Amino acid sequence: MFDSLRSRREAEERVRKEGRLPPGQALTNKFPVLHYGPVPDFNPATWDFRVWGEVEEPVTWSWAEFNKLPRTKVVMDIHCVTRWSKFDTEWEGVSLRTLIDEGLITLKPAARFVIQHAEFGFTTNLPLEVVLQDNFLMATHFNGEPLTPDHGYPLRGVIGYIPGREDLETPYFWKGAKWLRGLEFTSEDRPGFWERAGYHNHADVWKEERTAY
Ligand SMILES: Nc1nc2c(c(=O)[nH]1)N[C@H]1C(S)=C(S)[C@@H](COP(=O)(O)O)O[C@H]1N2
Ligand SMILES: [Mo]
Repeated sequence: MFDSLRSRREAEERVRKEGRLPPGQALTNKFPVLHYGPVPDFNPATWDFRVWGEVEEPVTWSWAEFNKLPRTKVVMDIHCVTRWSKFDTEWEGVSLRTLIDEGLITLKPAARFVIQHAEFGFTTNLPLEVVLQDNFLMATHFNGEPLTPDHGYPLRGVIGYIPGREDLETPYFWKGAKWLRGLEFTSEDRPGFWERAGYHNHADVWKEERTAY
């Protein structure tokens, strides 16, 4: 126990020196679970993924179809607004940027924001340019394994910090919806569940944009 405490401190010191520990955050080796409401069941026969709003053609993909989309891996540091940070987490799934580059989704010029829609009506909002960055992924796998139900199985949005990529905006981890069921492209911003509850709309981890007041 004291060994693990010491190794946690040492690991935290290392990421601090590397400039990877945002202000007010602490390193954890655990993976805390945080969400409002229950964990949904997953039925692959009825699950679908929808893309709508400011797109040329709305799409609906079944679970089988979603699994045939091109896949991407990203390693990043994730930063929860409740002050834990987890480093070098590996995610695998589908990149929105790739779907657009490959013509699987075509945006209308009016598209400026993306609302992630999850089970039970949960939403979170981000500017389009942030969701198109390399640090946003619709993930099915964490550290080589399918997501666990608590962490969003079968699909969740994830956003974090890619070491060295100061060019990318890094919002807090709540801007990734667990149990993701669709993306809505909008011309106007529309604050999501936690954003309406008082969390910061922009949520930059380096600027400590935790709450709106
Ligand atoms: N569907 C859904 N996704 C959600 C939330 C939620 O309440 N519902 N909470 C967010 C918050 S506040 C955080 S900190 C992260 C936590 O993800 P984790 O449980 O995998 O650590 O999920 C985010 N995604
Ligand atoms: Mo959170």
